[in-house]
Amino acid sequence: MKIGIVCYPTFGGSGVVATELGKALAKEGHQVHFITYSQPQRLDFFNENLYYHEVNIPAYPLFQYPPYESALSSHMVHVVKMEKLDLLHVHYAIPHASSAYLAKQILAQQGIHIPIITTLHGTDITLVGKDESYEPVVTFSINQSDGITAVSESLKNDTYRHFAVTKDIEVIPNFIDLSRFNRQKKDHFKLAICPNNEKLIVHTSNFRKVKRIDDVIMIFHQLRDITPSKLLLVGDGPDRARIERLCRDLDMLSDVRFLGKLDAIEEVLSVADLFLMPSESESFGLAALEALACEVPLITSNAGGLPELNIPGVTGFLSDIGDVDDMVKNAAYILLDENLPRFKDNALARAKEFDVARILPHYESYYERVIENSKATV
Ligand code: GMT
Repeated sequence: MKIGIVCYPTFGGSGVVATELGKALAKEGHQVHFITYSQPQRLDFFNENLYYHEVNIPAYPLFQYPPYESALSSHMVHVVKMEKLDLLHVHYAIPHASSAYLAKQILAQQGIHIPIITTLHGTDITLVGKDESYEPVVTFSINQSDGITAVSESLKNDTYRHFAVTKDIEVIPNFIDLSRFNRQKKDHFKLAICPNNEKLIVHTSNFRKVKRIDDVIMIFHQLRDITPSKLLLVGDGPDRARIERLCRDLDMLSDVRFLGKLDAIEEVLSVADLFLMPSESESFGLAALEALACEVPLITSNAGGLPELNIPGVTGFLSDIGDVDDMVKNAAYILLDENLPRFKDNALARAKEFDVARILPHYESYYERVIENSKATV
């Protein structure tokens, strides 16, 4: 198959899933063409089946907001024609689904039929997409897609709840490459951070409000009095400066480290004992799956799709959003020496259920189904 993938090329989860999917498809022999405005972060190696087409957005003094959507649609038209693609798979509805719809209409006028699959990832539905500034376009373009996938049952239900979507939505969860995400031996690193055998707590995110990083700090603030521990915060975003101030005000900086954006996140997870994800909203929680793969149990909120990943008492615990006290109690329980090894084993077993080798065939068979069905409608 020749597949065009459109995504955000940055560190966000939707871009990571799209890029890892493209890489896995290429390894299976499909030809994959990325269409993005810059090189996707994780598209950093050579494979003869992988192509990258950069969307050029010419500046013009009249444009206060350069019309990215138009440039993207035009580029999709060029790539579909040039490379004779079988399918366009767009990740994150805004604005990729509407740009794809426009490209499809332009190509149809030239006698070229291209089916479109839109994958819904999270805030394109739960936060940004349902805002009235975007909702009519999001609803229309989802309904015009030939196939729609969502990364959890919860996100599928949210889509039907917030939008007048009339089509079937296929749930295909996030996946993990266990050959990259696994527990590596990094004892020297652990010793440097936890010289007195403290437990190591990790949170990774893009430091947005929806991640409730204040809760991460307040959990750790109580936890370190019960279990000697250190906290590593990985990632960057709008809330980072405020959170650093909060740690300073609480006099916690000796136990908290901010690592910024990191590529080799698996190295940090390899020395972690517990992962915190107290999000306000989380359609799946890819970062939590990465932690599980590195044998790290989870303390999460029960938002969105997190109950579909984190099994209470097995891989960790779920608490109501904002229930810091409950999260502290559960974290302390997991970190007891008699409990931790069991939770770590369970974490890996759970991650294996989301191995890319299991999830990829789901995408491939869905692609085939959508291509077949869309031929029937031409
Ligand atoms: O919705 C977002 O916040 C953006 C999106 C991204 O691009 O970072 O993240 C979402 O997509 C991931 C991949 O499917 C999911 O694992 C995340 O749970 C989801 N984030 C939220 O729902 C907040």
